[in-house]
Amino acid sequence: MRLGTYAENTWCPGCGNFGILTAIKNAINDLVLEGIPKEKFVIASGIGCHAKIVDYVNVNSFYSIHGRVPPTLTGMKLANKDLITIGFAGDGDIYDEGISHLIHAAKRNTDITMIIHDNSVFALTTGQFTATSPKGFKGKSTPFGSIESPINPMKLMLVSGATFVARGYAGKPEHLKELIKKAVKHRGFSFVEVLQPCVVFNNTYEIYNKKVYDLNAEGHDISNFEAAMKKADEWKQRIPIGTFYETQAQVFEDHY
Ligand SMILES: Cc1ncc(C[n+]2csc(CCOP(=O)(O)OP(=O)(O)O)c2C)c(N)n1
Ligand code: SF4
Ligand SMILES: [Mg+2]
Repeated sequence: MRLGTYAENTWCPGCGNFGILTAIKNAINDLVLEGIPKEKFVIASGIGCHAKIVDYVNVNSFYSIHGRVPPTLTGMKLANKDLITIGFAGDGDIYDEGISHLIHAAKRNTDITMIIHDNSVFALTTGQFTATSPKGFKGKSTPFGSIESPINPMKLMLVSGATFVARGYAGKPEHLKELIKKAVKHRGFSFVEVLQPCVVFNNTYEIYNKKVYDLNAEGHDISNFEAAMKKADEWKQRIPIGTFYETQAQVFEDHY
């Protein structure tokens, strides 16, 4: 199936967004082969380098506004429960500008999937620090290094009530594809944080290639909330990717 488009791709060569694009195309392709009609998929994005992804995948799509992908998807889902709604957001987009929308979507448990391209920088606007930039991050707005500590998106989503919480790495598109498929199949709010190197403003390939490991290959219990919170704290020595937590809860639109 042809999921590419004729839009010119303007991402920088080597950008982590390419890995996410490969993963989403292959995930949709697999799901269509499993029997889901292609017409049921709708994707939406925020604003930033990541957001261009909607131009590059040949399914129904909507380019939304900064930080507002969760309410956009929620509206689609309430209008037509049969749609499969997948949103793409940047770290600046959703952990800064639209963070309240993300928290409330998790709390509400609408059946939508959010995929976050986390390059820990406002990239399209050329390098300001975001909520996930590490302490000491040097950029346009923090020339002497950020003095703030980053937020922990995994813990934030776990305590906000997200019923599917996972992390992937743009450098492992095959693994990410499987995570996206699981997220889409999960009934309820699915959150997939993606570690995404930005080769221009925050090149993290070396660190992630060295530290990333699959927590699901080490017997992590995805039904254990406390274990997921503990895994979410791992970062300095090793960085876990995979499904952290999955549970079932009342889905918003079933009762709306
Ligand atoms: C309401 C609003 N505020 C600010 C901007 C300016 N703006 C456009 S892209 C961008 C950076 C986006 O960063 P991020 O979400 O991390 O995406 P990335 O470019 O890193 O993929 C900003 C601040 C905007 N377009 N709209
Ligand atoms: S600036 Fe960074 S995030 Fe944006 S396209 Fe280039 S490498 Fe990718
Ligand atoms: Mg960013």
